[in-house]
Amino acid sequence: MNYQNNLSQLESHDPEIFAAIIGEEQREQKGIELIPSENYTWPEVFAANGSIFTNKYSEGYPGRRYYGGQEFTDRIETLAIERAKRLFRAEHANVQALSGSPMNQAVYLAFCQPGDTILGMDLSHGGHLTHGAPVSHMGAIFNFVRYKTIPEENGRIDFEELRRVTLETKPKIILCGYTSYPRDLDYAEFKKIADEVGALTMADMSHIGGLIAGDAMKNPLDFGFDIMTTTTHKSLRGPRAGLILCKEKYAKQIDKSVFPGLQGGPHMHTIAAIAVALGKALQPEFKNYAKQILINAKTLAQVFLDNNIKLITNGTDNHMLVVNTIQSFNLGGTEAEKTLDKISITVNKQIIPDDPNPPLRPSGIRLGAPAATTRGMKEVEMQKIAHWIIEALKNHADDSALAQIQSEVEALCSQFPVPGI
Ligand code: DSN
Repeated sequence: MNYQNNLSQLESHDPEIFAAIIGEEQREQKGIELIPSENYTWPEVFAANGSIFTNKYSEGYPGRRYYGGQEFTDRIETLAIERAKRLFRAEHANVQALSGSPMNQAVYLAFCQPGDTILGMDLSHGGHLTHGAPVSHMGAIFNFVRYKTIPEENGRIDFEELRRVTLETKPKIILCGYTSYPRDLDYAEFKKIADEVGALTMADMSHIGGLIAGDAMKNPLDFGFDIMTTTTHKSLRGPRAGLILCKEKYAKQIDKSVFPGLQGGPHMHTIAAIAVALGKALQPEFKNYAKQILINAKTLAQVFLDNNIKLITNGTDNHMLVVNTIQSFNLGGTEAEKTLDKISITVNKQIIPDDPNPPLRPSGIRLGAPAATTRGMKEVEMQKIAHWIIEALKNHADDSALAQIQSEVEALCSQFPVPGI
């Protein structure tokens, strides 16, 4: 096994793909990644993810497979399951979901019939596409009903309305979790309301799986939630995949729903890489990392607030921030994203609660601290970054000002190598 050798072979065999890989390496190294769902994984995860397990079919679960030759696949999947259970204090773990969407789909399909009601967070208030967006197939199959936040009260979930809708629609599942919401959640309140109608509680913790693993944020399973899902490639720093954690009494339903219900052969190379990432997250230093992500996000937020920038929910409890760029800079989210690209800072345009503008031309941007924290950046760097962002967005039409900021950004990045490059 010689990965350096493999890369050299790739260079001579397929120079176009090789050049794109090198280009992406350089892009990741020279700029600051602030998309809150992105991160830099560990070199050991790359090694497992690019390993010989790519070759293997393993339909089924450890000890119960449909193909021979499973001695080592069983070993890695069992390790991944055991580590996931330990890390998240879960009774059962399924590690086969190929990514975040099939992970959530497998849960809905395990418990709901077409037309059944699922309660999820309104998309513009922070919910995810898989939480029932009309454009998703899940949105067509199930009856998704939405609850909202109260922007005037720092984005608090409107539990009075959620309870009213729950009693009215009797959902099969009450789903909490988000893709663009900078606050923590009151899991006990969700559970209490769900119990009134016998609904299952599901938490999609894809964004904050790593923060929960590092004990920097609350774990919904500690509040009696039935099911928790998380992607493994965001704050958890693993390969691109999904975990489903649940109470033992739902284990069979979940496993059957993932395979054979929704997927075929699991990606064993990814499962090997998940096991490595979970092993890393179990180390004591991961707790410091998770804590630093929150400190870094709060530091960014504080500089923005000190400069009268409008943040959705007026701050952050987690790793991310959503900025209303129209209100703060008279600049749409798309233009803000493009401006920041020019200074080698990557963010994403983002709809804000009840955004009057469409998703491709929304009113804000979303940013987060995990990737920069992985590189070792701390409060001092976060303050610089926040000031650069403000300066760039204020001077978005001034190319020479942007070029000057870009050179400062890239100089900073050269001091913080990207792991694995
Ligand atoms: N694309 C992810 C995010 O950025 O939040 C979720 O799927």
